[in-house]
Amino acid sequence: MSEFPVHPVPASFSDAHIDKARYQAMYQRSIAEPDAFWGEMAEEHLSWDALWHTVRAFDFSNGEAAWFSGGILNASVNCIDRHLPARADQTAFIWEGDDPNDSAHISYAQLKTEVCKLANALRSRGVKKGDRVCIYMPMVPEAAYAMLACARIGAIHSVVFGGFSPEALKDRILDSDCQTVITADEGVRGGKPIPLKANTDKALAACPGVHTCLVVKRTGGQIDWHSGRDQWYHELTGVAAGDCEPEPMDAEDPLFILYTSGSTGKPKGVLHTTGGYLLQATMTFKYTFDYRNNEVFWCTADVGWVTGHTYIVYGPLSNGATSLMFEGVPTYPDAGRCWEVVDKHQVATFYTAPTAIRALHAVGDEPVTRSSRASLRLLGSVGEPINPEAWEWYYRVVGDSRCPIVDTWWQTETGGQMITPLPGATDLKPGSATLPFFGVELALLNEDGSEIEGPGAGYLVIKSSWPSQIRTVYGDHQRLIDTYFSHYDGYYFTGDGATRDEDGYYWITGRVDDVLNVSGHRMGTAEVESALVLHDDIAEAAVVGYPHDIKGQGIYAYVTPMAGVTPSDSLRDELVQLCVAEIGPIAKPDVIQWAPGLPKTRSGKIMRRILRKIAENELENLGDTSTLADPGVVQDLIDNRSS
Ligand code: 6R9
Repeated sequence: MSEFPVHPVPASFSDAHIDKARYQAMYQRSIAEPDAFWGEMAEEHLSWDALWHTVRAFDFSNGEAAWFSGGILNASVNCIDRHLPARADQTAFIWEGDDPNDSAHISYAQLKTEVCKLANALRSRGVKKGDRVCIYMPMVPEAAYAMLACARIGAIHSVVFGGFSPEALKDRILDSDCQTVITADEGVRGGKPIPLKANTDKALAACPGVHTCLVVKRTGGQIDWHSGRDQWYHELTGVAAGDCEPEPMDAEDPLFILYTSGSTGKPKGVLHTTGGYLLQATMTFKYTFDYRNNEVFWCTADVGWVTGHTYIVYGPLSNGATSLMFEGVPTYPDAGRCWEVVDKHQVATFYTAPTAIRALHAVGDEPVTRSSRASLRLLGSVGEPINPEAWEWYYRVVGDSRCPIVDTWWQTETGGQMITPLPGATDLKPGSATLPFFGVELALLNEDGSEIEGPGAGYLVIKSSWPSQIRTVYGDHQRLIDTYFSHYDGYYFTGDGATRDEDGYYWITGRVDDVLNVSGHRMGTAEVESALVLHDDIAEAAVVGYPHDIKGQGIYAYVTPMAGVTPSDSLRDELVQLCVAEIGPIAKPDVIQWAPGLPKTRSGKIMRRILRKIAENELENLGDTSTLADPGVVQDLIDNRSS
């Protein structure tokens, strides 16, 4: 699979939680006796007010799954209260601001008070169990308090990434009928303000159901105020009590909704429930990162993505760990920022995305090597396939050839890691996510749905339920069935392709559907196309991904102007701005090619396969073009390819 050598488990991990023999034994038991295995795991890793009556029940024909039903627990108690006897003074969060001179430590005792105050403040505004609360925040501790305060009172949080536009925010608020929004006056990233409250105001103009907008004062910047609806966070929490009775939650009561892109239509509200999600978060954090007491763990994701949910907030806190939350960007004030932060806070584990690794690699070694990084013990990667060259640089330069790299494959829908090395148990192959986590039964399928035995390449599917399985698409269970459970009967369809080598290691090759992965951010080609065709001068648009050195995938848009419209640079700029306004800056097309016509079948279907080849500049190998309605279109696109 790769010419790069295998990296065996280093001696420094010989005392890891899980070694090779233990991995084998636990994995086999998790498959052979799942009820016994998971029951024991749930008792060992979580704190319950009442135990369940049924460990697991699932039916892949209708996408239903229930774990630990009847069990009663509260996620905020598991993340905070249960640690207080031993860890009241231990740091729960280290906050590192955008400005290198700004940082703060929040202890578990302080976390409890902050979360309870906010929980009481929310209750004072009428928020109760089952209500949806939208969180549109910068990377400040209040974002985590907000998630945990919702969990404390049984409200369902829906975090919307702070980089999304007002339009995208509005769609998400309306889809899950959120009546409360928590935001900040402004965010700060790379020295620049981000107008979160102004964006929220725009979104809320079309959301009459929102009765409360809580505003964290982050910068003190000028904002508009809608009296009655808008409330200062510090004023409401300032008068609230620092103790709050947690809501008893059934393991299957919802914990959160998180929107993610699919190949068709608008983003889906992925719903996760309390017990199973928290167990997967807790166990994967402990075992994948081989977490040891008092270590500092840093996941660079934003809390607006699932990686931030599971590995900044729920996984670390459920283990009583110290989690670092970073407000800024890896290149501000310069490309050495991450390693400065590692030294400043003595970070032991650093978990980031391949796009960041490639961007930092491109700048050269010096910003890394001028730091010590002696505190680092383990490195991690998530979000997209990591190319072996980037892996080797990360290993050799960042980790000084001492730190294993855990390349973790998972999805918003899986809630927690699914394919991952365990650093004390798994020999590493650069570019491979390696082996399944406990209880994860994988298969590779051929096009016709038959299972591939042994080494081979195919569609990656999952054969049985896991605790943090997506429970539904909020408000549209049929969409869950159509998207994940109807491609191949009896399997969960991941949307990814993979190969399996002779050692049973998995190598994820990327999405096989119309989902782009741009810098680790998921986006449906349909979403970008819908934004482009909103322009009055545009008749049609087709969007594909193409290989991009830093982003992994770039956005390549073929755009057909209306008859009589002459394409121009200003039209191009307007289209880019339209994508930013409809979705956010992450959706800016990298390339816009004017296309007088798009390649279509005689039945009118756009042949994306051909568009992808042209974008990738693989012109010799366009495949079968015999079904094209007008073959001349393709030659025109090739002749006018944007390079
Ligand atoms: C956690 C997260 C999920 C999609 C997934 C796959 C890609 C994630 C990966 C990876 C190769 C890895 N992906 N981790 N591909 N190797 N280690 O990223 O969730 O935003 O829902 O994206 O990301 O294509 O299907 P999400």
